[in-house]
Amino acid sequence: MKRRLSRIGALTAAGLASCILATAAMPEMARANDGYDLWLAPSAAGTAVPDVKILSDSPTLRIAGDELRRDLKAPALPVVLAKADDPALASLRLATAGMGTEGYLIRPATIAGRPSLLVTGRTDTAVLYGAFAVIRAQRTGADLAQLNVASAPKVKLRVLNHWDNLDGSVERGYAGQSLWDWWTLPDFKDPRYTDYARANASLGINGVVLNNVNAKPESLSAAYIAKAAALAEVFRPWGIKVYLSARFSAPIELGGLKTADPLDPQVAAWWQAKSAEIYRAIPDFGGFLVKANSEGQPGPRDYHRSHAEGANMLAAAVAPHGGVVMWRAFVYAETDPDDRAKQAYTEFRPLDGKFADNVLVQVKNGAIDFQPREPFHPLFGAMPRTPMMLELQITKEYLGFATHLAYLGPLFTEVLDADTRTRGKGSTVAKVVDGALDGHDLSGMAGVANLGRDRDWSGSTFNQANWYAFGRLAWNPALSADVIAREWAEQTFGADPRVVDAATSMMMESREALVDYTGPLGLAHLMDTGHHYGPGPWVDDLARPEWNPTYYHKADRNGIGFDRTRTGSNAIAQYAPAVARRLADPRTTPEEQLLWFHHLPWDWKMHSGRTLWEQMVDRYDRGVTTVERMQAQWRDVKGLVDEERWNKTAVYLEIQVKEARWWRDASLAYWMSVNGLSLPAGSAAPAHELAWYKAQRFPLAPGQAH
Ligand code: GCV
Repeated sequence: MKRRLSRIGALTAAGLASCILATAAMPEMARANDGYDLWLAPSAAGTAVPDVKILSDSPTLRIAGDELRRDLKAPALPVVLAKADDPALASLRLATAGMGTEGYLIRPATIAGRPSLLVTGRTDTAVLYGAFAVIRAQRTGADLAQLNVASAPKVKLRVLNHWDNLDGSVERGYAGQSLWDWWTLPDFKDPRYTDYARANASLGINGVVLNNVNAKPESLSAAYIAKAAALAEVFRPWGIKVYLSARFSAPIELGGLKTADPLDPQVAAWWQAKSAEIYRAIPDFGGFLVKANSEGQPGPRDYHRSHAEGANMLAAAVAPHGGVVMWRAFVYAETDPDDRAKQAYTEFRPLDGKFADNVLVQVKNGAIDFQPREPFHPLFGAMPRTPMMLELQITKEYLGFATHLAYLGPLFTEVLDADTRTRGKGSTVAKVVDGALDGHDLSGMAGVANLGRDRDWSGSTFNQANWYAFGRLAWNPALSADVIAREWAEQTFGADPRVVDAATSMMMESREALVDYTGPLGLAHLMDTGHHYGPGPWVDDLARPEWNPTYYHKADRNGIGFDRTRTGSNAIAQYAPAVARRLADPRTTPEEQLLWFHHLPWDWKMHSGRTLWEQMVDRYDRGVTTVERMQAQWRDVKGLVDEERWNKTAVYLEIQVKEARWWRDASLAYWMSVNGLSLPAGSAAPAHELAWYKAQRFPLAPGQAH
């Protein structure tokens, strides 16, 4: 039997109870599970509808109540949901000052003479977040009677960026077509939009950029504003705002103007009128996300204006309505001969202090492009007068698409925990991003969504964990990847410790394994062209130098790696002196970043005593054996996880093992062709000649740009 427990309309409590009873009668693992319900699938054990009271009525509080009634096993205490200023709570003298507008408080309290579990916050949305926190607590084994939690988000804008095109395709999407059926909107509101909002709200995600940063002007046309408004209406009770990616040249394409020069009064007036039109349709519209003068997109530089001048013109248009502009710093140009890793810093750092108050500069975690491992972007900490929004990629463009199991929690926390040293020790990226380091109220984290119309949303069960981890870290960047992995596994697979332990251990090893088999020791950008699927370290014939993998690894007979010290591009000088000093010397550079910063001879002695070449081979081998171990761990839980999700994961792991070997073999075959060395004893020869790997073509690989 296929279960579909999505929210189609409001399920009645009685209907729910009978549904729970029916499913509870079946052995847990016999039921098929296509993953649609994510980490929110109701636990089968609940048999009684819990006593949940809402003290005042609103669509959001009603949702919060429904969620608890639907998901909670009846707790010993009745649960009371109320806004903190509700007169019934006056005698409790709640300390709400530090809660902000989204923080919640959960604690035992006597309300109207009854011992209860109170869930409260200053706004309806805060109470909804609290309700989800109660559900999470119960699913992860907490005793609700003892629950006493106060939690407020550290980051203000917690936003998914959809790279969804208006034709339904998704750039770098590996989970099917776009969730948004633009064609049938605004009339048809697919129930799935509600399910999507629910999943986001359960994590505290409070914003959604609907369309690709490679934006079409039509997304700002009246017809598409109406479609966006329909989605905004669905998302609103879940505390989620809608944003749009704006094409900078829209005044020309949509407005018929001759220019998009940000200093032209007609252009500014066009954006003001467009913003007013959007706000009439979507009163709580969040604002614009802009990719300008990057990879062919138009922008202010086309008119010899700065990024700040471009951003501020848009910011002025949305400011009267309370909107923001998220202006991306992902810029590099083939006309600039300097190291690509330096270009965004060079362009943006001088603009610090020049952006309007409602602009955030959105910066990818690393200076190149979402590689499996990159050092933190040097812009973090370098623009203290500007709110810096962190952009992470949840979809796995460079990390094995949908099929490879690569849990991104460790990647996300690695960058959040990185110490920029810009204000002394402890100046972590997390503190830059949450605004604490430089005293910004406005702060944000964006995740490029991995979502599509696949039944399991993300292309695989384990990819759901990356959506989950993004949301949890955006709420609290101090959480550990390990804790999040376990918490997700418990809610996704149930409480059986054998499954939870196996899943957590697989997840925690997986990203490092992927780094090992695709590009160890600080190597990056070694993938094949365009689609970015599979190895292509040999590619050296693309039009723009910085699109070629050979640009990044610089391997020759004598050595390998990109010299970013003073003898090379001197990119290290973009970091604070304490960081730059450490990176200047290969002996003090973290080994996992070695070849990002240094060009070294193949026989360079590593800390292990091995040569660099031996260590590289060891890492490639380790990557493959780790994935084989993950596969064995999954085999051990066969029968403990429902068959549908177990099977799909098992097959994906087979694909991953095959492709890890392919990456390893192709890379080693290529490196050997360059360095003339042989493999250390015990390391297997590649399965094919280098020519075979070079001949592989994947013109139809998914996710390519249109
Ligand atoms: C949306 C990389 C990706 C592009 C993406 C771009 C960006 O270059 O390959 O698909 O475009 O980053 O972040 O703007």
